[in-house]
Amino acid sequence: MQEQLKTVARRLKSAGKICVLTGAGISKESGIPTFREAQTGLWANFDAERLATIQGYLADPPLVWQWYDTRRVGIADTQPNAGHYALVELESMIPSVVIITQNIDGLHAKAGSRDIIELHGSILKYRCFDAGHPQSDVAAGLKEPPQCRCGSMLRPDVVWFGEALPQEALERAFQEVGSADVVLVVGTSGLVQPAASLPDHGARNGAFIVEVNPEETPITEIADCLLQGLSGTVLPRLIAEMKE
Ligand code: BJW
Repeated sequence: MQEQLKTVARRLKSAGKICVLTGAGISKESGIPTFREAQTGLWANFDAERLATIQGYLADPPLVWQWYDTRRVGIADTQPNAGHYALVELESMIPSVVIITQNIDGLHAKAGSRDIIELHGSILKYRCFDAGHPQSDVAAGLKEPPQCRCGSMLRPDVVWFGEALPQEALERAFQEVGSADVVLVVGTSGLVQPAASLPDHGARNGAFIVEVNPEETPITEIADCLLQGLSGTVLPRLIAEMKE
């Protein structure tokens, strides 16, 4: 691992632009569960079809509203961990660092990262179902979705299965990754499209691909290096190595 850290640190230090693609794994050490890990992942205990699709929402709005409300209240209380802070420090060492996150928890912003692309929206925001009117000031503990001023139901401003990702965010993500020197892929299973295609896009355009994950994933195959471990440990070690 020490040799790999040295190699990656050298690559990072000489980079003009680094894109960091993050997934649920980076927030696990902040106490937020991932999705697909056996036993502890959300989808091991909750039905994604019922809770994270438009069809599920329309079938039972109170159920879906309450599930997101409970998660939002929990997430609002969490704090960034050493992995998030290491990425903030990276910004001070490299001309351009773009964080592309699939996470909806807002922890990169809370840590202080400045250039963040949220691919799957934010659980801290709302919009209405029919017209997409944004709304942020919503009380916790409601048993069913409140109405927008236009009469439509509110929903969390996240991307459910079968929904398109925010176009501007997605386009920018591909553009940035396509011109990055290094793509750091942290804490994602690499199973959910289109985000999972970003590392491959980077590789095809000449970026050095580094994965940080305790497990191998489909991305490992195209990665130049897997730093196997927890992001809250590996990322600070990487920053320390860059300072050597
Ligand atoms: C650690 C760690 C530590 C642990 N340190 N690491 C067949 C083929 C291709 C695509 C499809 C297909 N069938 C269906 C699709 C499309 C679908 C998809 O990809 N499905 C796959 C599951 C098969 N995609 C979509 O539907 C997307 N939309 C779309 O395709 O639209 C098309 C369209 C175009 C135009 C018009 C209309 C439609 C939308 C995807 C939305 C995903 N939404 C969610 C929920 C968000 C809201 C919420 O939170 O409730 O996003 S699902 C969930 O998965 C969430 C995550 O962002 C996303 C990715 O998960 P992530 O982050 O990778 O987490 P995990 O749990 O999978 O992995 C955690 C990793 O961390 C693991 O590897 C651990 O080892 C690691 N780890 N501890 C570092 N300490």
